[in-house]
Amino acid sequence: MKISKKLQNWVNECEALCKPDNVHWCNGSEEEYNSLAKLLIEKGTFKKLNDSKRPNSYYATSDPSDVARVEDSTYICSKNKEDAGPTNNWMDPAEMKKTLNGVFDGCMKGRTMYVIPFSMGPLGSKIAHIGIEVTDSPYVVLNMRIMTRIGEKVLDVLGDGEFVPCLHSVGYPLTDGKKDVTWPCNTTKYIVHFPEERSIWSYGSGYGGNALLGKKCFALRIASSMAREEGWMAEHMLIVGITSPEGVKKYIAAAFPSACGKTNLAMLTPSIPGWKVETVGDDIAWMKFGDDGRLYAINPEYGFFGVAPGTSMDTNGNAMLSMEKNSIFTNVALTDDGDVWWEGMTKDKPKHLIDWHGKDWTPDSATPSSHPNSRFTAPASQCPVIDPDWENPKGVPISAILFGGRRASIVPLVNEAFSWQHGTFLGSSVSSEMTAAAVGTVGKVRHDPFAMLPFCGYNMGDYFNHWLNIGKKTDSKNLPKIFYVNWFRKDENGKFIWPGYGDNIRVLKWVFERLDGKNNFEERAYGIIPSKGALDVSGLGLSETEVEKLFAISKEEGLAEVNEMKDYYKIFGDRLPKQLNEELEKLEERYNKM
Ligand code: SAT
Ligand code: MN
Repeated sequence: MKISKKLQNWVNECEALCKPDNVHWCNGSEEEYNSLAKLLIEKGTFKKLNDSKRPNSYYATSDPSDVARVEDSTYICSKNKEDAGPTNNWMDPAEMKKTLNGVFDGCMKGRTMYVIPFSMGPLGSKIAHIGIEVTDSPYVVLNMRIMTRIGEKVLDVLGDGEFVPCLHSVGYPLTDGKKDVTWPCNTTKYIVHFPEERSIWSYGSGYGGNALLGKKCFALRIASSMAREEGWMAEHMLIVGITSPEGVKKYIAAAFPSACGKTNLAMLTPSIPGWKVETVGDDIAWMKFGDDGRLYAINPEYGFFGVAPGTSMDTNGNAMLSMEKNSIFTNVALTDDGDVWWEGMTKDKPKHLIDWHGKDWTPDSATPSSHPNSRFTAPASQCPVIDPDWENPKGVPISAILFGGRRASIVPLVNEAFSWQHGTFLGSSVSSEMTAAAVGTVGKVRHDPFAMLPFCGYNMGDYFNHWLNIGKKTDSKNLPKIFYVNWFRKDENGKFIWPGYGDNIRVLKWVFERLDGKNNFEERAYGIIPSKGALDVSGLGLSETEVEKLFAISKEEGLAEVNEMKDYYKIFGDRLPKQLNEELEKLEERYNKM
């Protein structure tokens, strides 16, 4: 393996601090994968699933306290507090380093330290970047091999170039003969980002975005900060290609908060004939300008880390097929024949399961068999509708950007922004009911601008400004059009009005037509919506009144939202771009004229 001096020095520093028994450089091979899986089976962390049901796949359950991202313990340590902004936890970098040097000291005793070279994005792509994760968790190594491109080939591309150092420990040293547990972790947790030196330190958790550092930590928090400095975009967005019945193809990117259906939309099976949707990515998009002045996007990831509950052949058959083999399942339930199950997978519940706590479960049990944030880790290449260009190093040209959240009222099914600036305003106004993806209060509505609230690596006010600047970098005809969608509107009886899932193609169809400049729209105070009859609801059995309900926002509701936004914007102080206040004032005027 070709290891640069800089890389070797950093790994030596990690070793000196963490004091592992051994160091293992991951070459990324299948043999390595298999032997680490075997080790995890011996440790009791993994169970091998029935090979005739789900070949080459594994099952794990975590410590019940380590099941989701920990936003309260996530820090952006920029030199100035203002540069982390009002939406991030901040600590002085020097002080934080002192704390981290304390908790990491000897934290890998009795364990092996794995060094994982990984590429976010196709190897060698100009849009891609390389990181090195050092971890004491073989579970992390195996997940990283599915979620990113890892191993020797990455070092070949890296040479002595720049990498993002990502140090991770579960924080459970095996000192004084202490016995290991199946899911080592620590009640003390730190997920720390140093945007100025572009480095990540993560301690105490082995789960998801806390531990697979290529994902939220690098590809969003650190990358968003890099993107701002370098004039590109790192966004919490899926990417799909949509082909019309006429054979015209366009790519769109869409930002939704965690566990709001991004994976479902990314692999959607259209309910209306002639349309085709193909997946480039389901969670993160990195976009840079091409020579033609358009934005080109890559999926920096290599796999899907999707929410299991609710995923079925009906809701997302393509996700189900993606995880048929070579996959890892965490915190779902185990069937008697050695396969996995979760709530919503099949209409009939199995008569008996082992739940994610390792206990017997029957349909009469009081608690769900799977944790609401239980996940599958599956290779993107196994997705039956993976886009032919998903690994194109140039990326795919983006024609539209969608924002969305989970809102029972106020936000319409779809509306188009009047301009890039208005679209930036819409992105800043996204709010959503919280889901189980983060530790917190499920169901509580919170502002989640651009679906980046927990993922923006710098001051959110500066991030808004970065969006406005991107809009000035190219001719406006090259910019993607911006839309805001909400699949989750409920009627007065608390029932979802819109069927969602495969029927969301109907909204995408209208978006597609708008990109072609079709005259099928009308204006509301809040934005542009389909004119009567322009939204294809054929066969849905929705009455005209119900369709109108999907778009209705009364003057009172609208003005109340405006006031709420005014309040919200206050937290950004003078970092709030004045253009956004202008947009808010214009919106208020339009509502007042209603
Ligand atoms: O951050 S995770 O990768 O654990 C999942 C998510 O929040 O989308
Ligand atoms: Mn996500």
